[in-house]
Amino acid sequence: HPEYQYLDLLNQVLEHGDRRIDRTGVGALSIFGAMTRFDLGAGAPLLTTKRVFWKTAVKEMLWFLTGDTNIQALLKQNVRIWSDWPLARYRKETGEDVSQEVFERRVVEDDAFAQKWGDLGPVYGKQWRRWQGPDGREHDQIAGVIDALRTNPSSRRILFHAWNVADIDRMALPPCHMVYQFHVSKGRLSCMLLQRSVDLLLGCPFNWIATVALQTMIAQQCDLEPGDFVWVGGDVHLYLNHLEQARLQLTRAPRPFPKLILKRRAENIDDYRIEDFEVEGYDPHPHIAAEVAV
Ligand code: DHF
Ligand code: TMP
Repeated sequence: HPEYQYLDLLNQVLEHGDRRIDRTGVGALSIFGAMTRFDLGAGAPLLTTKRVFWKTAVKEMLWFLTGDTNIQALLKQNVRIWSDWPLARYRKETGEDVSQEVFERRVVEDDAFAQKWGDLGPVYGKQWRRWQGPDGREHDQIAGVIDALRTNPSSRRILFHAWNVADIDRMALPPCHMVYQFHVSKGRLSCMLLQRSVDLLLGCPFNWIATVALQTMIAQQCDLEPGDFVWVGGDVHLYLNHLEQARLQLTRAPRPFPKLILKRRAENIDDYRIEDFEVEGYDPHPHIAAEVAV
């Protein structure tokens, strides 16, 4: 079963991970360099050994595609996975010990407050859709990829990148999922994601299904079938407060991977909505709760 690629990684980090204090202070076990490969014809890599909230991950991907970098749009869709970082900045800069709920409500209801406190800086959406060149011109990397896939599919240069060196210090977090490269063979669109830093328990399952959603949308726009999803991880780690969860997950047997389906053909890449996605045949083991390191 292809999910053993994930379970093997959990096991490797638990067995061989180097224990260190990390940026967050939580501490982690870490290995370096990993690769997985999934044939999307055989199903989507949506983990079955715990329930993964795939709609949240796909909503985040659609938000990246809009070019937005403010969490207000996420919160309006009840996606709370990015709230911790603006909240930490707010608490630090104002000294106010506001709760996450109160902070989030304010971001949703007060546009001026959202503008000041809800923005993550020039993160993914900005770099993907409006990367600013030295002459001030903005580059839409997503449009560039789709155009290249349609006009020059044998190119070895079909990729987009989020690591804009000059902008890094204004980002809430430097990009984790960084390079998305595409490849066409026999009418199939493959995608490789390079992820420099991997929270194996919480981040990785989201990153996989979000990327496959993107790959499926781009394939549809280019009249291709989804091919392989190849994933390369740099620093692959388990936080020390995730070890019990990882061990629990390792006791569970994988079930068949579900299918990720688009219910309609969208006009263009900006026209997809969460309602367009369906997951068929998803029968996971129960969710496993864990705290995210900020
Ligand atoms: N920091 C760290 N330390 N790890 C991350 O995975 C991470 N991911 C970020 C931003 N910063 C990060 C963005 N993506 C969750 C999942 C993905 C994500 C952030 C958070 C998360 O907490 N998932 C939980 C709850 C999901 C939910 O409530 O919808 C999970 O159990 O999957
Ligand atoms: P770092 O910038 O110090 O590497 O911390 C970022 C943490 O967030 C790290 O644990 C990796 C994790 N992460 C993911 O795994 N996936 C993601 O999509 C994001 C944004 C972060």
